[in-house]
Amino acid sequence: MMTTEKNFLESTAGPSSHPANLASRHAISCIAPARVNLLGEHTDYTGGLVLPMAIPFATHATISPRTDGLYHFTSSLFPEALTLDRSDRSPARRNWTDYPVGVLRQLQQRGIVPPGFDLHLTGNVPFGAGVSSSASVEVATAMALLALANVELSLEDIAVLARRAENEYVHSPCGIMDQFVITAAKAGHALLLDTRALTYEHLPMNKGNLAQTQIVVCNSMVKHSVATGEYGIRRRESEEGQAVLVKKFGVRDLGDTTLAQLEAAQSEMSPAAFRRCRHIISDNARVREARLAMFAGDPIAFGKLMLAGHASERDDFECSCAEVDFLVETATALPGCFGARLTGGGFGGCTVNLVARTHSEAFASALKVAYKQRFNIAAETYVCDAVDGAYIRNTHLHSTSSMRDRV
Ligand code: GAF
Repeated sequence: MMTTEKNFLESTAGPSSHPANLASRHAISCIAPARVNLLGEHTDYTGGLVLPMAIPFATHATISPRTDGLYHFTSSLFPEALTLDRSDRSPARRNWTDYPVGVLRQLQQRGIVPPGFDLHLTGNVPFGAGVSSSASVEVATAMALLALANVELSLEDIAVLARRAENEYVHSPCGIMDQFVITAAKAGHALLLDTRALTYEHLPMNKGNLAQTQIVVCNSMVKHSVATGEYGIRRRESEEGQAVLVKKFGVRDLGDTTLAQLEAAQSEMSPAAFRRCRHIISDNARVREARLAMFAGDPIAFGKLMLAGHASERDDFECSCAEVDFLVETATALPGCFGARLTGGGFGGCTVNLVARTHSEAFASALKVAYKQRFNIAAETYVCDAVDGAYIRNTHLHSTSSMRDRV
């Protein structure tokens, strides 16, 4: 279980119920975690591999039916409330309601029309920290609306529609990683996802000496947003290089491409596109190696891959910053640390550290002290184990099958 200075919502792990089995007369509560990514960064919009896990922060979406047919959105975290009628197709408002309304729009596009509802969102996922608060809201909302509408969708479909809500309504150019892991994660496991095929494998985090380690997340408190320009610029540069490689070698995307092919095409793309692609292709390879390190239960090998991944993000993808680089360098010198790197979209946000269980609390304290001395910023640290993906809490409402059974 995770410890943090923040107030924690109660459990984030628990039994799940299939939406189609829930009676719509009652309030339904859906809970979606946050995530960190262990390896494979910025690989999820060019057909690559990612290795995230769900962490025990949570968004709670509580939905209850209304008799007037209106859609009403509130949150304890934001002052704005919103009421829409069923025919409303208004564009994004550039506030928190865009995330749940974007999900509603996706359902409407599929011909799914929920009855009128009150949807209330709350939770403790830090905003702008790179642990995917937006995907957590989208997935919790999707599960709540589907449950109310008595419609069953696969985990894959829920993840895809939540991602489309963000791409098409919020206009944030994210990949599929966050929505997928938040939907499909399994406690005690990282999730290896092929972002082209949307096939996945739950990799146990308790083999061999890995069982003696924990993940420590450190929030630099430098705000990160996928919706701001740098993410989109990196994405365009990566796609520019990918287009050259697709034309030259007939590969499907960067997920298929080798470093040798990239080097052979270097003169045909901009230096920036070359470096972005080098990061992505090498990170795909690191995810494959990390899978083997996990099965071998080898934290030393895994930690080295994390450090190499960070160097690649810092130097080739150029999505780190001075504060995050300091956290990674400091971490690697602390007792018990096997590896550290920037996690998530970058340009601030969190680092993820693989640390001996016996050292994790002392490690977290020492990292915060060093960071405060250097930048006069109070970092937050979260010592955590991997938790389950999103689920529905109202088990008293006649559940006959578990969503987990489908995985
Ligand atoms: C953000 C995006 F939302 C993800 O899709 C992914 O691209 C990540 O940045 C970088 O790996 O979290």
